[in-house]
Amino acid sequence: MTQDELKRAVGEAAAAYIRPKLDKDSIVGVGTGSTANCFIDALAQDKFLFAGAVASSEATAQRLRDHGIEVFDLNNVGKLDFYIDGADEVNRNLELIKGGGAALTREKIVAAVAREFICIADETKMVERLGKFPLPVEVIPMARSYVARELVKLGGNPVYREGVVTDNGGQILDVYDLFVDSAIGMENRINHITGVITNGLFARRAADVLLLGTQKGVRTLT
Ligand code: ABF
Repeated sequence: MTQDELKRAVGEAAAAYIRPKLDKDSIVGVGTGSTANCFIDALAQDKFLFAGAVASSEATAQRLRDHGIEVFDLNNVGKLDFYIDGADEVNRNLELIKGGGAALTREKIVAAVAREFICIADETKMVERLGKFPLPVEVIPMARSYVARELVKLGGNPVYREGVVTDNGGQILDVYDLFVDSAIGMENRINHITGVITNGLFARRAADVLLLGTQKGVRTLT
């Protein structure tokens, strides 16, 4: 199977995973990226089984609406049953690096609210230790250089992702060569740098379930 076929397989597996748990009041949190898009397309078949969705980006909101799925503002939603999203890297503890698509802040907010966070990924995303994928850090624009200097002190090599402005008006630094021995420790350390909006380590709120697309089929890891 190609990587695209693996993505489609996990998107369909995620729709099948939540289908029996959906009811007419369910709200589904939906992530961003090509794997999440496969999930959205599969979810559309079940659109009459649940109330609607919360989106982690403008792009995802548009795709959901195009399928006729109602998109709610997170502030108007009391509880979120599920959050389904892709990742750039995942380890065996279901800790993640996310944010390659620059939607990390909204993704982290939706993940925080959701009762169950289901990560969908093809097997190329599974790693022993996080950090080969450059860690995205969203910053307040005026703090960018200061935050970059602080990230160098942590051993990283930050590179400004030029031309990218996030849905929140932030800018992105991609941090290469970070040694992430403790994902929670590094997530906390970076969050404490003034001017950081969010970093792409999802360890304090890791995924609850990983649906991993492999050549032997979709594996469920918890
Ligand atoms: C989002 O999409 C991001 O957090 C992550 O950066 C990316 C994964 O993209 P894809 O599914 O296209 O590989 O979930």
